[in-house]
Formats: sequence, C-alpha cells, structure tokens
Amino acid sequence: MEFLLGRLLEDAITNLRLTERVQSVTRELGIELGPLLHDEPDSALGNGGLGRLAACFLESMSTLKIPAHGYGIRYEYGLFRQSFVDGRQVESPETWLQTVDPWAFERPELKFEIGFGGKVEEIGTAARWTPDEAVIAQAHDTPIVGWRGRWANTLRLWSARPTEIFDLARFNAGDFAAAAEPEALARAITRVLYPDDTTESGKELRLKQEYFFTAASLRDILRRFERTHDDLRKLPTKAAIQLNDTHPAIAGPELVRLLHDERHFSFDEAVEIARGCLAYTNHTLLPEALERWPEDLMRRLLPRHMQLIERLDAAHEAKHPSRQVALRAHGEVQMGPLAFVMAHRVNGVSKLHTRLMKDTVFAELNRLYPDRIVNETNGITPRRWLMSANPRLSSLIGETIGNGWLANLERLAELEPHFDDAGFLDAYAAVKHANKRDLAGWLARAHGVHIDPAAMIDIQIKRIHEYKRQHLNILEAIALWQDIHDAPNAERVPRVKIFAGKAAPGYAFAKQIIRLINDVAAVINADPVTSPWLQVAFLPNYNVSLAERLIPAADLSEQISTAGKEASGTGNMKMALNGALTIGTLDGANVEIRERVGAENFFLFGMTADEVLERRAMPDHAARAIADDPRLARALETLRNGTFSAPDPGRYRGIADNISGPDYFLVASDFSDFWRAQREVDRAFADPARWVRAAAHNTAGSGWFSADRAIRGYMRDVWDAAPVEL
Ligand code: 26V
Repeated sequence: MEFLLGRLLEDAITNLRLTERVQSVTRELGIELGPLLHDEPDSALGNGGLGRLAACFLESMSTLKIPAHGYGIRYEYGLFRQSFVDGRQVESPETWLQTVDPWAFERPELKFEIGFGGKVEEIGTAARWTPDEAVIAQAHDTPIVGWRGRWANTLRLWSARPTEIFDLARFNAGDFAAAAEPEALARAITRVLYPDDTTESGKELRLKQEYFFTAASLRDILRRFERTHDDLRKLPTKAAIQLNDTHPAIAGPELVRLLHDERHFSFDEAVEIARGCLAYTNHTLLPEALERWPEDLMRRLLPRHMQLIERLDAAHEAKHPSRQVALRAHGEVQMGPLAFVMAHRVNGVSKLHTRLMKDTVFAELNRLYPDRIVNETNGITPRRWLMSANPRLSSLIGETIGNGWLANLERLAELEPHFDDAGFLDAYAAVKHANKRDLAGWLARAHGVHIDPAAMIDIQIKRIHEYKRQHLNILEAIALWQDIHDAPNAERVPRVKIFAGKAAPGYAFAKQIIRLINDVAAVINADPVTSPWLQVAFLPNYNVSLAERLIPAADLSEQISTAGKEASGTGNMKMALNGALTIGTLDGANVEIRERVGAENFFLFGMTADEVLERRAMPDHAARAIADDPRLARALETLRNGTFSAPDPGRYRGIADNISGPDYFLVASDFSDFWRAQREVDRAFADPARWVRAAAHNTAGSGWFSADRAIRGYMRDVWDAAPVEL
C-alpha cells in the first residue's frame, strides 16, 4: 500500500548506464545535470521503512529479471511536507501531482469496478453480493528499471474514479453541489496517504482504501492468468502474492470470494488455492500498530467478506479449539492472524524479529503451523544507495576491485586485502572527507548551518517515535554540553549531531521530542564555549532525497531503539554500507550488521531484548537508573528548569516526567551505557587511522545486506520463483 520511490530520473539514467552520455548532452545544452535531477519532485507515497523497502525490492526484482508487479494507490497527496515554526513541526500537503508525473503511463483501458456495502444473497454455501456503492479503479503504470536496463517491471498504482461522473438529474434541477457528490466520494478514497506508521487507525476511509487497491490488484492478477490459462487450480504455481504487512490482508477473503462465489470452487478448494498464492510479511510487533477492524464496520462495508471471515474463523476453531488464535476478538477482526492463516508463508524481517514473532505475537499459530514462519532479513539496493548516492566511493571501489559488486554486493569483501595498503585507506578517508565537505556546503547554502567538515558527523534519521529513542540521543547531547562546560579545556573531538524525521501529526509526544531537539540546538549552537565541540541540527522534511545527501557523509549511525522494538531497520544498512560506524543496541538487523562488519567495528550498548523485559518488570527501574547516574539526573533537570524553554519553563516537564516515571522505552536505564559507548566513539574518532579502517570494514562487510540477496531468499523460501532467462 506504500512505495517510497524518491526521485527516478537519476535511477533510470544510472541503471541504463547513460550517465556519461546524459552529462555530455546536458553540457552541450548548457544545463547543469545536478540541479536538473533535483527538480524532479520526490514522490513520497509511503511513511517510512516499509514503503522504502518495497521500492528497493521492485528495483531488485527488475535487476534479477523476475517478472513482478508492485500494486498500490496513486495517492493525490503523499506524506505531508514538514517544516518548523518556532521549533515545532508544521505539516502541509504534499502536492506532488500538481506538476505532471512524467513517469506514469495512464492506462484508461485498465479499470475495474470495486463495490462496497449492499446485501448478500446466499446460494448454497456461496453467495451473490450486490454492493450499493461502487467506484472505478483505474491503473497508472510506472516502469522500474533494473540494473543495466535489461528488464523493467511495473509499479501499477490505482486511482479511484466515480462510476458516473455526476448526477445529471440533480444538476438539471439546480443542485450543483449534490450533483458532484459521487465524484467527490470516489476521489476521497485515493486522496491521501495515512500519515501514521504506528497507530492503528480506525478510519473507515482507510479500510476502503485497503479493499479498493487489493480488490483491483487481485482482479488484475486473475485477468492476466485467465488470458493464457484455464485451470485456476494452477494459480499458485503461476502467481505469488506477497502481502506487505496486513494492509492488503483483505486479499485472503477477497480471493476466496472470487474463487468460491464467482468461479464456483468449493469453499475448501478456494481457501487452498488462495493460501497457495498468498504470503505475508510482518513489519512490526508494536501492539498499537497491529491492524484490527471493528466487525460492525467490516459488515457494513464488506458484508460478504465478514461472512467469509466468520466461516474461516469457525473452520479454524473447529480444527484447533484454542481461542487464543481467533481471527476475531473483542468484536474486532484481527488482521495479523487473518493474514497468517491465509498465507502459506509468513516472514519476519530480521533474525531477532522473526524469533520474537515466534515467541510472542504468533506463538500459538507457530505451534499449530511450525513450518510457516521463515526469516528474510531486509536488504537495500546498492544501485541507489551506493552507486548513485555516493559516486566517489563507487569509483574508488571500482578502481580497487572492479564493478562486479553492483550485481553481487558480497564481492565488497574483496576490498579487505587492500586495507593493508596505506594508499587505499587514505583514498577511502579522502572520499569520506569530500562527501562531508559537500554536505557542509549544502547545509550552509540551504539551511544557514555552518559546520566544520572535519567534525564527526553523527546522524539519526528515521521517523520520530519513542521506541526509536531520539530523546535518548538528545539527552546525551545535553549531558555532553554540560560536560564540556565542566572541563572546557579537556581534549575532545568535535561532533555535529544531525537529526531528521517526521512525527505522525497526531503523535503529541513525538512532536514534543522534535521541539525539544530544536530548542536544545538553538541554545547549544549559540554557546561560544561549547560550539567548537558540539553542534546540533534538525533538518526539516526528511525524505529519500535528503537521505541520499546525508548517508554518504555519515561517520556515526545512531541505531538506538529499545531492544525488541525495531523490526529490522534499513537506514542502519545504508549507513554501514557507506562507511559509517554504528552505535547501536542489539535490535533488529543491528545484530546481523554487527556479526558481519565485526564487533570491533561497531559500538554496542544497552540491554538485550530479554533484559528489557526483566528491567521493565522492576517497578522503580527509571528512578534507580537516575539515582545511579548523576549525569543523567543533571541532564533531566534542564528539562524541568526551563534551560531550553526560557519563556515557558514547563514545556518539557512532560518528557522529563515520562523518562523519570513509566519510561516504557527504558531511556533512563540505557542512558549510562549509551554515555559510555559514546565516549568510546570519541576515542576511536580521535585516532583517524583506526577509524578509517573500521569504516572500510563496514563497507566491506555490508555486502550481504543487498536487496538482491533478500529477494533471492523470497524466491527460494516463499515464492518458488526463478528469473526469466533472456
Ligand atoms: C501501520 C499503519 C497503520 C495505519 C496507518 C498507516 C500505517 C502505516 C504503516 C504501518 C506499519 C508500519 C510498519 C513499518 O513501517 N515497519 C518498519 O518496516 C521496516 C521494513 O521492514 C523495518 O525496517 C522497520 O524496522 C519497521 O519499523
């Protein structure tokens, strides 16, 4: 339901290997290519990691020549644009469609009617559903070019149109507003991307969006199959349908409906065919993000689907009388369990996350279907995240080991023998420095932020969430600021802390964290005693394009979530690949990154997922942590006494109280160890020879995190698919 593509022109040019030709043509025309590339709007039809993963996977599937379609919604408004007013996040609409979308092919002939509501007439065990409302789903296709341009797959996005443009009778009667109503209602469905990637949203419109694009996509899949085949029992051998989280989980009941009611297979056979096609990826275990829909709403909007869900639930319960895995609970349909029982494979996105899925949310279902859950650790496309984003490092790698890494990223390991050759590490350091100089220039031009490119560039970029703990990071910055004041003449390394990320508009605590970081930045950056050593910047409107600017310049990657909460992370992979060292907890894919780049090249801190559970059970865990660490107590005190909010001293009491009190995400309990690890980072950075070697180990060890490896895993373990031989 989300694809966070970013800009496509550069991607297409590099994948077609036309960079030099395009450069020479633009030079001839007197046009600068860089600014031209940046004129393209950054299409932001996704919230965060889940949508960006889908975009990387599409590119990878095109590279591997797997015939694949991405299916989603052509939202009129993508993820909101973020700006700051007095340090506070302000949202404005993302109007990417107001200029033409030059990549999209409109497909007026490709459309399906999608119904809602109405009544169901039972005919034996099957039924005839007569919706009382309908909209048209119309396709828009964007080609996604693979590496070397040998193959392109299609991203097919659906937009909603009314079945009749307007009500002529009402119009003729003079009621112009009412006459336009059907059009307005239909268009509302694809108007806006839900800007919330954690909380389950009870909005009826969201359920309509989910059914709308899922139903259209399934019809398209059946249309394609039925063009050349006549036996739908073979569908599972021809079509693998991967559900990206539960957002399209209504696909289970919908496919059963299409097969049972409309194509007259028995219910059991329909379920079997559907399950053979469907697989489900889980991207979060946060309880508030697991989708549930009130049964009343489901019955009103999708009456036939509700009946089928009841039937699936009853069949499941008869087979396994334990109510713990019910598809329905407390008057709600549980989309996670529904997706699980309708899928032949269910996967997590990192080793740790998959283990936790088996032990917690899906423990009971895993007991009943022990072979269903598999792990497919996430990956990223090296074409965008190394070749295009970091041309200097790409050239150095090419000069050192050739260009085979672009199609087989694990070949980056061949860099390691060159670490003993001083020339290579010097060149590697020079690349990083040049990237940092570029970033410094852009920060000055675009944001009036002046930094020393020799300083450590310390980056935390991701959605703002308590579990990601941006507040732990800023608390450490406050403590460091105080430490510099205590000993202004001590030896130190200069550091620039950069934050970027959006908070869900309704997530008040996350918005307070943004404001706090901006307020802290204002005070610290204006302090002449500390500013040679510490600067803080929060860059507005984080998106794919900003990530492409920041990642090649990163020295330190902050991956500091409460262990057990970050399913995988993919920014962590992008930064390690580009030679940043990680400071991180044993969470998500950090665990596997550390294994591959080497524990000595990774700054580990904090409790493990198991220790987190124990610690949280301790009633006074936060108070104890604060009593044990005077530095933490002193930093928290600045949030209470208005140091960073002079006209409004109470502004950050809420954050301080949260960290001192319930502190569900254990900011206080992990603070001391975070401080320790950060000082270890300082010592390592003070030794440039040690640092550059560790950075190079991060690049050389990150090859396994290619999306190509992840896709091969899905092909083998989930889809039973093979590439097309050309
Ligand atoms: C939930 C909802 C609920 C309703 C409103 C819209 C919305 C949008 C997204 C979500 C679920 C988001 C889950 C997610 O993005 N998980 C992230 O997935 C990444 C790719 O697997 C992974 O790297 C991150 O760790 C994980 O947080």
